[in-house]
Parts: sequence; structure tokens; C-alpha cells
Amino acid sequence: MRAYYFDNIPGDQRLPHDSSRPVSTDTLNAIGLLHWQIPLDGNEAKIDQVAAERGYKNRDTISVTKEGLGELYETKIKGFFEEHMHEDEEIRYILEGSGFFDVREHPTDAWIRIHVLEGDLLVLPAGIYHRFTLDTENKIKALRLFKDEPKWVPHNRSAATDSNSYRLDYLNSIGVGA
Ligand code: KMT
Ligand code: NI
Repeated sequence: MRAYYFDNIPGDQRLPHDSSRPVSTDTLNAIGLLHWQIPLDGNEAKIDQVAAERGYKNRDTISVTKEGLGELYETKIKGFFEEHMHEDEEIRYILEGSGFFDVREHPTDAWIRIHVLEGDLLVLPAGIYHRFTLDTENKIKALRLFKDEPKWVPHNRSAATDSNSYRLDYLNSIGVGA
């Protein structure tokens, strides 16, 4: 995983858009992100441990590729890159490939771009504004972990999400209130 401020220069979303300003783990933690690097060496014990500690009882896999998503591909790719929040954590363990999660820093509203690679386990807190894109390799396969029923409904950012109770809880959790 590598994190940096997005350069905000218009152009292909799959390019790095690296402003050359790195973002530290402390900054990521301050906005509620969690990250572990767990090598894919056939030993999934660490995944199981994090899952048990955090109550992620269920899991499935997603392949974001043309083959994996079929006729939904273009719609999904577009949807992932719309700025949105969820009412639950978004937890991804990268099994193959790579991609970019962009998350909004608070209170600056700057985009932080996180390049995830095989072996990264990333937890986006409920309520954080974010989006996702493939990189130019055009391939990512990830394990999705969740507690009970998956709550993956994306709520695109709007005045309504600004006052969504999960959004407000999120802001409180990072100590900045609404
Ligand atoms: C999501 O919900 O944005 C995704 O599942 C993105 C692909 S998983 C790396
Ligand atoms: Ni999402």
C-alpha cells in the first residue's frame, strides 16, 4: 500500500495522479482507516484473526475485470468511482492485482489516493466518503469481509449524506463532530 494526495488534474482515473505529497499512516489512522499487510503465502490465519477480532463473520470474493463482471462491467466501474459512503465498513483483502481507493481527508476534503496491492487488507470506516478505480493493469480480485448481511449500498455524496447518521457518527468517531 502507498498513500499520497491525489493531484486533482483532470485525466484518466486509472493513471496514478500522484501529487508527490505522501500521506502517512498516522494521517490515515486519524481519518479512521485501518490497514494490515498480510502476505498471500497460503497462511490465512492472520486474516481469520482480524476477522474474529472485528466480528467479520462472512466473506466472499469479487473480481473487478471484464470477465469477472461481464455485462455489468462499465456500470460497475462508473459506480465505484462516484464519490459515496456506506452505512457499514468496506473491508477488502487484495488477492490479486491492484487498484486505487480514494478517500476524503477531513476536514480538508482533499482526496487521498491509496494504491492497494496483493496482500493489503484495508478497512474503510462506515461514513467515510470514498471511491474506487482500477489502475492501468485493469485487474483486481479481492476478498470482501462483512459482519452479517452485506450493506454495500453506495450513498452518493449529497446534502442527504452530509446529515446521514452514519456519516455523523463517523465524524464523531474521528473527533471532529459535524
Ligand atoms: C467497492 O465496493 O468499491 C469495491 O468492491 C471495489 C472493488 S474491490 C477492490
Ligand atoms: Ni464503497
